Amino acid sequence: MKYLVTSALPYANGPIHLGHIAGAYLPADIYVRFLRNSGEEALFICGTDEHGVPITLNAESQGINPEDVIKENHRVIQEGFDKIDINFDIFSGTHNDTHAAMSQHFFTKLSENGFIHEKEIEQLYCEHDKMFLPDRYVEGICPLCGYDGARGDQCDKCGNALNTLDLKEPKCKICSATPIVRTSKHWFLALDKLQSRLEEWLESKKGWKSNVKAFVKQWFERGLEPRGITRDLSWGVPVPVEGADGKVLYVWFDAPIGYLSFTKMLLDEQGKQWEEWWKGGDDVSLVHFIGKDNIVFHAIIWPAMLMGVDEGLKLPDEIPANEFLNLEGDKISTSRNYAIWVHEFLESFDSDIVRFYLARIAPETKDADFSFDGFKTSVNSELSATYGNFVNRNLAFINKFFDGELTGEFEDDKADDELWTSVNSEIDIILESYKTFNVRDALFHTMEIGRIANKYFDTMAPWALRKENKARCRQVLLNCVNLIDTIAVLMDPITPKSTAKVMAMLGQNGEISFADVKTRRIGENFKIAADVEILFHQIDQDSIDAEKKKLDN
Ligand code: B3M
Ligand code: ZN
Repeated sequence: MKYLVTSALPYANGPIHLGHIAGAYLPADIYVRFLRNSGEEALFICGTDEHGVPITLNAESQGINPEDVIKENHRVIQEGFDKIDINFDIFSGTHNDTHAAMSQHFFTKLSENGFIHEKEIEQLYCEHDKMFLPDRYVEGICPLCGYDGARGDQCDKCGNALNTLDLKEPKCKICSATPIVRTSKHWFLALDKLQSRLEEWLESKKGWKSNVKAFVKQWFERGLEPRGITRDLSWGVPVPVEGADGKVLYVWFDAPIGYLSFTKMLLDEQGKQWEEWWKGGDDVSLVHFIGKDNIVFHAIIWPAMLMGVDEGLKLPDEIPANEFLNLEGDKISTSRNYAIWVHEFLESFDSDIVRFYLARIAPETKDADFSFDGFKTSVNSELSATYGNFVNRNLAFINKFFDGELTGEFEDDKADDELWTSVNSEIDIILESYKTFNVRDALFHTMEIGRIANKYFDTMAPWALRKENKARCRQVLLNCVNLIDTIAVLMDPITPKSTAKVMAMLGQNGEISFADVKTRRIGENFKIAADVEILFHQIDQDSIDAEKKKLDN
């Protein structure tokens, strides 16, 4: 089995925050590292989502081109991913010829196969700016709650989705003039024609998360309707139909096609065939990591598009959708700048401890809360105390009393068998948890091995044993070395930098592999191979206070 893993494409309209990382990027990165450590072949695909109205509005407000907006944001987003060690095989973007050609191909094929039809619809038009106004270009009074400042597609006050034509006293966002109603031709994707096939397909996805299944079921119950897939706009992929000047594909139509066009870009460059992955049938597992707000697009519309083009393209095999991350008990808000920006936060804290905390509170089954105090406590009294400290106290002990190496006589005891039996049963749970997208459980049980290890060290009391029975003491310390090795291997998907450090200290140069994690053993004549350094530094209150302050401003 090969794995084609994607993360939702971040909008190239601003930097990304820790909520994004927790929802769609870190879980995917951890999964890919898990797969590779398990000997599986995987591709990890992502890039920025570079079309859509917010980007043109942003460009206009700054007096620059959309190209400049996406270029700068692509750079900042990439910087954030680099800093937190999220390593895609390709991190491309949707504003280029390869992607446009692929998107237009989808449109044309869907059209030929009878799944796209055109229709004249009424729309707001600004006579001053001489353009149709896509929903976010209009502001007015919400017809439902009376809020003055509702957007064409949604009211931020009452949260309801709106139809632009229902807004009271609509105003053009560019010039504030009152727009008029005009008809405009648009294209629609006939989701209704694909509903029964979609339902049948989803029915077969027995193991999917309940949040995805429940969401999709609601949509089916209401009945799928044709959905507009074009906009009056010049920024985007042109609609490949004669007479469609000034119209582009809706951003949510072209964005998921990015998964495919980026795979093509990556493999073209390597002289390989993208079809081997996307048309690989049951030999390939297609896994889309997303946040819960993207479920409808990935579980209904995108599969409908893939079915409709009818070219043997893979449908998603797994859609691990995560819930939201809140911040200090409140909703993250980019517009209010109530967020922790990745490229900034990672200036102050090491990637591994941030990855650890986000994995520990991962919003897998319900919304989670990032709190600075929680961050500090989890890192200091769990990660550092249970794992970091165990590494340190053992290796320091071996350095101090055994000159950094374990050679000579060794003495077994049946207590050691009991130790490894309990460790091995944790390992089974950990590997199964990684495989089924339960990172929190994988982490919890790895820390459980840490607790078992610390208890073993304390019970065996090597400080006393080294005087009474050196051979037994050596064996106990060697067991502890192997416990360190086991924990570090299992933690590799979550805290890869620390694993590399531990491997250097233990003199283990081989690849990390989960295949033999239960049996790999460092043997007698073990020697510490690098300086013993602190794995995780304690987070102090000052740096936490500084972060809290930033958030308040
Ligand atoms: N650009 C990101 C979002 O909705 C959106 C995802 C596209 S995935 C194809 O937050
Ligand atoms: Zn106007």
